[in-house]
Amino acid sequence: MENRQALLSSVEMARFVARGSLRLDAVVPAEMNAEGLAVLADGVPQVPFGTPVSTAYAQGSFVRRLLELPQVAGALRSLVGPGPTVDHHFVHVREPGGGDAQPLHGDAIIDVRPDAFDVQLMYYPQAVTLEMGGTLSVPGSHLRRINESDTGRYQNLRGQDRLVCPAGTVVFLHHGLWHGGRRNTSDVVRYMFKIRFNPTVRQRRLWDTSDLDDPRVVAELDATFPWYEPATGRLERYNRVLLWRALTGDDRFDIDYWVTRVSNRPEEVAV
Ligand SMILES: O=C(O)CCC(=O)C(=O)O
Ligand SMILES: [Fe+2]
Repeated sequence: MENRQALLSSVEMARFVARGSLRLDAVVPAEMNAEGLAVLADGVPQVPFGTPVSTAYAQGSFVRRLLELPQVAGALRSLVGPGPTVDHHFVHVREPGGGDAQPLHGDAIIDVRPDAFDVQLMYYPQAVTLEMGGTLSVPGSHLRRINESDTGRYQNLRGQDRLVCPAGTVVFLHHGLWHGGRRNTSDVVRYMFKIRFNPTVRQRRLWDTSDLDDPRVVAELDATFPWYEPATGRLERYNRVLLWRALTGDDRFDIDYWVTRVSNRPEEVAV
């Protein structure tokens, strides 16, 4: 599954740490999408939690070939490393002709790990129009602690993203990202296949780190999103710094000294 050419750069990785998602438009070729649509319509049998990818999806099967596409394999390897296991997968169907939107939610709000994460792959075999109930997500929401009350009461956050994409698009989400399936007001069924992956290795420097010192890395990590209030938006930068430290192994990395100040507990005793 490895393809070093398609590993993410540090700038792309930093963008993922800030946004909580990575979108690869039309990376799956048309003939595979036609096949994928039929595979999803038939349903994909469940696999037990913790099944290695190689066991979950037989060599040559549709899902295995999807995961072997160079850009998909490279992104997955950069984010969770070699040998991830399948947490669960599911075919998400949005029926045509109305229905309800899903409330905005995170898939596992008890999971507040600051230094590791799962990724969720979402594959769209069809072109998704605005009417078709593409997934709504809120950029930069994945590191906000929401484990004491869910986000379903939040509506129309500024800067939210209503997915509209060409056929064969794959999106990777950090497990914490706030999202939800939108109402499908078109007359076609919308399919999406989601796989959650658990890493089995430490998530450190798994991407192409040759551009680690590029100033755009810090610029990406310092990004702000329209729904942040000025003061609480610092929480996101703070949590991104913690994650970037874990991902790079650089315990002194910081932006504007946010983590440095908060972790300052001098041991020196005044004389
Ligand atoms: O169908 C969608 O677009 C999102 C589905 C989803 O995230 C969920 O059911 O948890
Ligand atoms: Fe979800």
